[in-house]
Amino acid sequence: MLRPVLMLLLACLAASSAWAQPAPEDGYRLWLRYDRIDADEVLAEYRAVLSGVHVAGSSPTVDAIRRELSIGLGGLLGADVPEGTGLLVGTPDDSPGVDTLLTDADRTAIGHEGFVIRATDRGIVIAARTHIGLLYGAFRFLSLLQTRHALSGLDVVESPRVDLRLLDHWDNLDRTVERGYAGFSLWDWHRLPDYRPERYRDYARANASIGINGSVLTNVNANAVSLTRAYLVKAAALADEFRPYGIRVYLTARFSAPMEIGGLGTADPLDPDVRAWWREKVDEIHGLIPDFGGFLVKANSEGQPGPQDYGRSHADGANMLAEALAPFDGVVMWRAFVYSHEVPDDRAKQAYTEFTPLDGAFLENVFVQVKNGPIDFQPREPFHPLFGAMPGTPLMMEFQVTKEYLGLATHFVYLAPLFEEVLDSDTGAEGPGSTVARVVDGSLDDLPRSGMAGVSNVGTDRNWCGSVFACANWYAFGRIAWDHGLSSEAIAGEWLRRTFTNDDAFVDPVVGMMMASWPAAVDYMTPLGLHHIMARNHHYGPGPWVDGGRPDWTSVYYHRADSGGVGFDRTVSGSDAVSQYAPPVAARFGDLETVPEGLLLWFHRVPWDHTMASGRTLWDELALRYQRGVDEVRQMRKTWEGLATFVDETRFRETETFLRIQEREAAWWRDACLLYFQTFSGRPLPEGVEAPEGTLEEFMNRRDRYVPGIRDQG
Ligand code: GCW
Repeated sequence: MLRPVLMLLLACLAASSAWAQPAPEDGYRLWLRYDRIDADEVLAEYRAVLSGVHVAGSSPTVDAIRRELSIGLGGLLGADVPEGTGLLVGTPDDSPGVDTLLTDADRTAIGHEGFVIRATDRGIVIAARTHIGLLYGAFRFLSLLQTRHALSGLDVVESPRVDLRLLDHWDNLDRTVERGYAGFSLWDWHRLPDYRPERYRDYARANASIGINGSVLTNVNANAVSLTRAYLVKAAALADEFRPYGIRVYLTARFSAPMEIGGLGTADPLDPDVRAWWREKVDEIHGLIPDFGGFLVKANSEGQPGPQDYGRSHADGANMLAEALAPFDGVVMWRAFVYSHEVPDDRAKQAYTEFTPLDGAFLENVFVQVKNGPIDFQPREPFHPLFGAMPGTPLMMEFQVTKEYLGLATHFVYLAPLFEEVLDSDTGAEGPGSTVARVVDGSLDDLPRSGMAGVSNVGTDRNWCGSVFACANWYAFGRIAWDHGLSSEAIAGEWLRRTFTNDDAFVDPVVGMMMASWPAAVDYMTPLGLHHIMARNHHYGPGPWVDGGRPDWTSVYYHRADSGGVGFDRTVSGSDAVSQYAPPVAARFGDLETVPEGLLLWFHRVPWDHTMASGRTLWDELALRYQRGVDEVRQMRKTWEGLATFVDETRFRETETFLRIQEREAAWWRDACLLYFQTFSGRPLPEGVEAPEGTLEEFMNRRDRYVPGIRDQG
């Protein structure tokens, strides 16, 4: 008797929106979710204005726009939008209506890739000078609808602030991904070129939707085989898939390729046969990929071959390739990530020492690609001193979107605040306001080329990035490469609305979680400027005790802890790395009184009883920062747990579980690091810091296997 009543009650509860959880989602759609708008008034406004759509012109890109608008508008408005007036999309060449609408100022402002989205008395117009500009405009317009933007008075004029906005894939030909935590490589070399799953197009769509216009397909630790014809044909198939979406394909060039696959006895960049080999290779690539973007090169770094093997400079090497690429509008991105354990100098200084003398020596189509900081994508680094120090050379920013040092795919760490901090840093190179962003976008020195690269975090995992929230980093990278003026907070909100829901009761607290997440990770991993204290090789988990072997791959090299204190003295009395920065910055970083606390131990070696801004000793402050990081993760977990009704089961549970893992691992970092540093400080943990769950010996003996991202699991 009771049962039917109970079941009826449960059915009613499930049907009422307060109780029903959204339908399961596996994350595949990323932020390109076009579910019917659930706000009636907004829907009514959109339907009234967007009663018809006309996309002018014809090209594969125009086809892509039609397709996207059809899925997007059809989905969001809940019904197909017929051909007609309401939304007009076109270039001045294809559409007289657009030609009259676009002012001279618009045309200048939007350049080659930009667009205008404008409300007129006849509806909405998306206008651009090129089809690619239209595609970006169409994606932007759909995002405005997804985030419930009002249409009346709409007037958006945008163009990207940097030219090359690339994803660098560290994908190997065997489909493992170096430092990749989302499954295997998307590039199915075995079944290419014939078989081209839908996923290639979806990859291109996702990238184009955030303005990414290039993809370096292969790992910088390069395999020369990728330049053989068999592989080039496969790369060409990918290029064909990506082209309608404005994405050019690039490859990594192994410097010794002329020997390994070309049968030459040398790879000396000044050798005429070597030069001819590269010219022919580039010709061959262009025959297959007419819009081939160029080469990314890691040379004379971490065991990779390079021009220095022949006593030549990085410029000699880069220019040889640049010469071959120049006739085809191709570029060379030559990485500045070079250092050697045979050089006795502080590793943080070596790239600057190596590259600044070469400023002006590179051909016009060469970028020097510089990681955001001088060591290696650590949780937090000061900006790289090369920014601002090579005014005659376009410097391409390299960010790491994959979280090699930030908890792989499981830790919830939103990277846009890191990108923002670096880009907003003032190099002081040409007076105040010489920000890293202005170096990178070329405006500081009026350079004609500019670019930003992100080391990709995508793979074959159904949700692309290994976790739903890791996709926010892909998204944010694209948005910031498009416009470095966007705030990380605004991007977080935009991504959440598109990926989950427009409900402020969800968006506001989760923006809070995202914004707190990077500082939290810095706190529980490397507070106060500590760096490079992770486990050896796979870089998963803490390893402040790592010692032995190449010193610059150990932890003790970087933290230098002993009973006298901790930190790397990079002031004038130490390695003098500070002097690589412009004088005002060098003065600020070099002085214990003015160095930002977050970079204290990066630049200074400090006694354990040093008094911090809080009035506490360094030791107490360090311990409390570790604790603060753990506490913040706990808070994030709590916040998330209160949001179950807004998120479908699959994505909710994944995030919930990953936060649990993160909390455990944050405590692992805290305990392992504090127990280790305590052997030097000899001080008790201050009040408020939890007792460690294990002994130092136990932590040191822990062996983690099956960590993705490296081949040899030992
Ligand atoms: O971050 C380090 C990684 C290496 C990587 C190298 C680089 C591709 O640990 O896996 O190699 O940097 O950027 O070249």
